Amino acid sequence: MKILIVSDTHAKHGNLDYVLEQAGSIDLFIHLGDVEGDEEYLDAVIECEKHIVRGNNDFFSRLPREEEFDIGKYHVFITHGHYYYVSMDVDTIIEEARSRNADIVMFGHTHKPYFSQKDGLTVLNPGSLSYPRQDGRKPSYMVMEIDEEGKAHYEQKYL
Ligand SMILES: [Mn+2]
Repeated sequence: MKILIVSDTHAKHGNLDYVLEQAGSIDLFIHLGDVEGDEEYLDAVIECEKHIVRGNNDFFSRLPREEEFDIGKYHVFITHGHYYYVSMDVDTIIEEARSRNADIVMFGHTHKPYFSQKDGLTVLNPGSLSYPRQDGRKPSYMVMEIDEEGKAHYEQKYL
């Protein structure tokens, strides 16, 4: 099972188009917010199951604020992240993820890729495909794969 994880495209989907083409067949698409009006576009181009949450710039969007769902044996919590002060540190979002019994928490907002695994909790941010802010400023996204034993593998990708 192949999962494409992106965030913070901010109404600019050229890089997303490219990534979708590169990724080929995917089983699940996750967008962690700040689509800025690209909801219809995403509906049109993404054929598989998708989870998209609302970012701090999605003012009039009807997207859900955050979501919880399962990917195989993993309980997943997705949120844009600004409610949990992710620009400061990941302490609050980790606390929230643990209170929801999540195995994986995914967020965006900072436009910087992040990945950590500690005490059974995976915390990740794919970075931004449109406006990257980490050193080097390469647009980034993440591919998650569930292998035949049901185990998750993660790959941070850059354009
Ligand atoms: Mn943003």
